Amino acid sequence: MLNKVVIANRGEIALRILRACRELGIKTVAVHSTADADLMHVRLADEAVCIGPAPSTQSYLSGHAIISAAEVTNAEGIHPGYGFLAENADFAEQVEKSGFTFIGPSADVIRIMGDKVAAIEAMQKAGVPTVPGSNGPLTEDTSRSLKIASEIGYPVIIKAAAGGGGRGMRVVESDTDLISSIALTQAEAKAAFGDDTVYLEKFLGNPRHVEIQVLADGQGQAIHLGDRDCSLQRRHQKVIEEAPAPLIPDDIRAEVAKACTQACIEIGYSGAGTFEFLYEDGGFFFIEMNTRVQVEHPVSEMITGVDIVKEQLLIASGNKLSLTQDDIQFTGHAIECRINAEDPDSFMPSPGLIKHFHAPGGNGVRVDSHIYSGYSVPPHYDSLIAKVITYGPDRDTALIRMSNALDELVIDGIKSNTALHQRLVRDTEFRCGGVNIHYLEHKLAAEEK
Ligand code: MV4
Repeated sequence: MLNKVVIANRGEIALRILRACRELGIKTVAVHSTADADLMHVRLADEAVCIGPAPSTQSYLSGHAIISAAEVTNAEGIHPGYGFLAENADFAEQVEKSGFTFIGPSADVIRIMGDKVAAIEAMQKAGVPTVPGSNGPLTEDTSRSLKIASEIGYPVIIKAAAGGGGRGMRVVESDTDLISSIALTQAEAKAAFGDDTVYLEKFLGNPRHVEIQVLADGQGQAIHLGDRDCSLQRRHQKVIEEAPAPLIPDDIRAEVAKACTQACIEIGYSGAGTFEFLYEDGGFFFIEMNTRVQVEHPVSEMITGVDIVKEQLLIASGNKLSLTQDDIQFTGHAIECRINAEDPDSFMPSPGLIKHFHAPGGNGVRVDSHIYSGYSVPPHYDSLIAKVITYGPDRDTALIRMSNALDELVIDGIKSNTALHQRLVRDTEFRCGGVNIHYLEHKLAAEEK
């Protein structure tokens, strides 16, 4: 087992990683910026190292500073959490070259999944269903691009190979705009990512975002922890997630999950990962793979009883998966509301002093949060301050528990999106389940009127 781990992140996920380390008897090193000395996990960690000033480019994104912290504390592993350096293949490679264990898949696998064209190709080879598309980058040959698009049928979407998570995409409705749109997307991709490679897919108009959580040991064993529905989002920021995804036929669900575990074995995946799909008209279409632990991992933990972060640490320590697929029982339903420090009307970040915080509780209620009364939310980072997760034997119970939990939640001193969550969990259509990726933005636009 790893003896000591650097937690290369902040906020709730840093605390989540610390708790998993504690359960496994792993010593912890918190690394933090000057703005983050008051973080809860810094107080709880065995050691703490200040790695730089507030801007994340000079602290949480500084691979050198983090690896130096591992060196001076004699740590063995580095857990990147999510965001920051979590999916940076060069960082993972530097960590390993410096003699430490990167808690995640190999740098090679991260690099493949970071290149969306390569990721789709790998998935097709492994038998994972993908969106009909160009099967590779578009070329200079404009007549070839026109031919591909007309064969697939409009509308199509042009995506940057180096993009992902909603960055570098453009929908095209007809032949008229295709060539100019390709050029525009290429130029934007070049500017944003330093790589102008683009590819093309059939544009799905009203899909849901459904993803599959996997765990693989890199030693021939892989399992899945079922699916999550993350369709409620605004500007590519997820707002509410749930597991399992509602209203999907069990045979379709099982088939795609099985394909994901097989793909893990084929690509030599190790650690926790997520296969992202668009789900439309009963079909799953792979779009991207995330090679990190995700914000919404708790809903999968609640319905399976598996501690995903502990499994990450066990796998990175060289253990084979102790769980087989048959050990995983899917029970009940879980929902997560992301509580952000933001203005409820403008969605602008709303940092500042939390005068009073009271967390909800009771049967089936989990709160993953680093905040406390007297804590000041710094302005420099993501505005996620808490995740309220509720669990119940069925979706309706999880929803009622969420509504009660949100009523109990007190965050005084700063603005938050708690009221938005309360409206959503009481929304008639959301309560029916199965809303698509456009639902929240349409609802917000309708409320504006
Ligand atoms: C798509 C799509 C429709 N058709 N691809 C946005 C984020 C990135 N991960 C992929 N995205 C999309 N890809 C095809 N072929 C629609 C989206 C999309 C979306 C996807 C998931 C969740 C929210 C979304 C919001 C807008 C667009």
